[in-house]
Amino acid sequence: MSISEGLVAWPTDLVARYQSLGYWNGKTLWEHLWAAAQKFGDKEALTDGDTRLTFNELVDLSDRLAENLLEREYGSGDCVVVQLPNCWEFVVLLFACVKIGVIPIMALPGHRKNEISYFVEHSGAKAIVVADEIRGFDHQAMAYDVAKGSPSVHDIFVVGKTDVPGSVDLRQLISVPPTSKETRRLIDAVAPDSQEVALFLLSGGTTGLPKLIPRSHDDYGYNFRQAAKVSGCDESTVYLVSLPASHNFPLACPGLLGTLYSGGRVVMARSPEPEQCLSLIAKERVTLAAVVPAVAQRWLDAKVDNPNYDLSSLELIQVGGARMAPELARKVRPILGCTLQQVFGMAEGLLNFTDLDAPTDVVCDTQGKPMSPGDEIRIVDDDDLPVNEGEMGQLLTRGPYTLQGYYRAPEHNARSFTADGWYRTGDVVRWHPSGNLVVEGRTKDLINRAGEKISAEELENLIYHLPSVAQVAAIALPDKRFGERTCAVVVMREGCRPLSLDEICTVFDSIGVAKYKYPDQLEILDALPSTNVGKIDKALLRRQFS
Ligand code: OOB
Repeated sequence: MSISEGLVAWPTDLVARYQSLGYWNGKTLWEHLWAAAQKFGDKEALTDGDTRLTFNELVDLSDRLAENLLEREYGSGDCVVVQLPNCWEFVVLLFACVKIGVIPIMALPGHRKNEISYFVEHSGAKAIVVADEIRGFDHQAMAYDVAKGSPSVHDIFVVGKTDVPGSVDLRQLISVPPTSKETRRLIDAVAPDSQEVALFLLSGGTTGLPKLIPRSHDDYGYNFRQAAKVSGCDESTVYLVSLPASHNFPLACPGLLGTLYSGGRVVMARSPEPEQCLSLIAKERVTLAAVVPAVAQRWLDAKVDNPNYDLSSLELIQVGGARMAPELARKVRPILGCTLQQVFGMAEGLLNFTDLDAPTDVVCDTQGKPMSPGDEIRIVDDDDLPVNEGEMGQLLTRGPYTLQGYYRAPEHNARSFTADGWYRTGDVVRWHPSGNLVVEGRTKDLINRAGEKISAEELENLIYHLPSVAQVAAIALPDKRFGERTCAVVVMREGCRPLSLDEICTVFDSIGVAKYKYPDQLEILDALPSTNVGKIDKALLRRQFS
């Protein structure tokens, strides 16, 4: 099946509008890198430990890899699942793929067999790209495990030790010239169109496993160009990637793509751990970093504990992914000595930022305003009717970089979009008098654990794998460290002894579930409370166990 059959096309009037207003500029992601290299050639673009690449080197390496992929018969519309830690090879691979129309699926390092198999099946991916290991977990072995059951997978590309026969060393494909001169001639002929899908991001998921979000060259290009503008990104920017690089926030809000586009430098950190990141900020003179609130809290604590960290280069910290407590927001400038920018965004599109020069109250008490004049916002009640000015309601949106539909998910799309094509974000918001949005809650049933989204339904389905479970409800509880923690409320089958958290973890281990989805807390009840209409009363459960 060709990719386009699983996509929801953009309405032609919107395409014309976005093109004429210059939001969509007809460039592919590769052309953006190329243009930056023309301008900034020998300036350093990417730093990963001792590896330092200039713009020209980044282009050359990506070009080489693209040629080698082409020679291995990868081309337009082929999907590859990419699961790498934050490293220079990730960036080279991304550009190589988008140059020849190969579509990367942006898996997170935390995903395990359960999730990766699903991405492969759903997309018919031709390859899985993994690191040999990340934090003691053998990703190469997992990739083989996934490939065993998936006939579409031809190759497993590995960054690191390729000790399994058949694995292809990605670094070698980056460093060795292709064998045929023909490839060079062919490569320009296979360049994708800017309206084609450049990559698939993953949704936080409200039902079942994460959905695939198609992002085109045109819409994603606008995403990082406009985000770069509202965050003041330019050639003097030094951007620290500390969240997983495949997540929309560090990838393109403005993230690594917006920084490279602007001629700035990208510094890769393997994890958001404060010791590593605060040292890197000092060493590389980082000016801009993006984190989730739970990480911001840990960086603040670390700086208070160790005032010797030199953070004088840091100009701006972007915080998003989950609601930031206003009290935490108010500590940012006094402790880190930099500006705070709240970012309320989603992999599906819409991005909101507080202005760089907004008054303290606005920066600390709101989640920002839509970054583009092309973003359309409706705040509605349960009947999709607009609420009164300043009242809270469900956020619907449409715009030049917000999806038209998830990939191959017609039923889900019917629920997630209005009949006239507006995306139901599942967030409950209100307008602040300053013209910014305040996130008040959500209607979607998920747990936002330190910015990592867990679908309650998916978690419940996983827990039903345990035969002694009669009924389960997964709920979010307030948590000091994570913002929200995951609680499973379980009713045991008659005659079965109460379950333990360890037993759930053992079963999750055997299925291969991402660790961040493991419940933090388990409660056993004789029966689950229900609402008047007979649904499980999760609000009551939340009150009971908070
Ligand atoms: C970002 O993207 P996702 O796709 O992981 O999650 C999106 C959801 C939003 O719908 C909202 O429920 C929540 O995460 N969220 C926030 C928030 N930012 C995201 N809730 C409250 N306050 C915020 N500042 O999380 C994401 C993507 C791009 C940039 C930033 C975050």
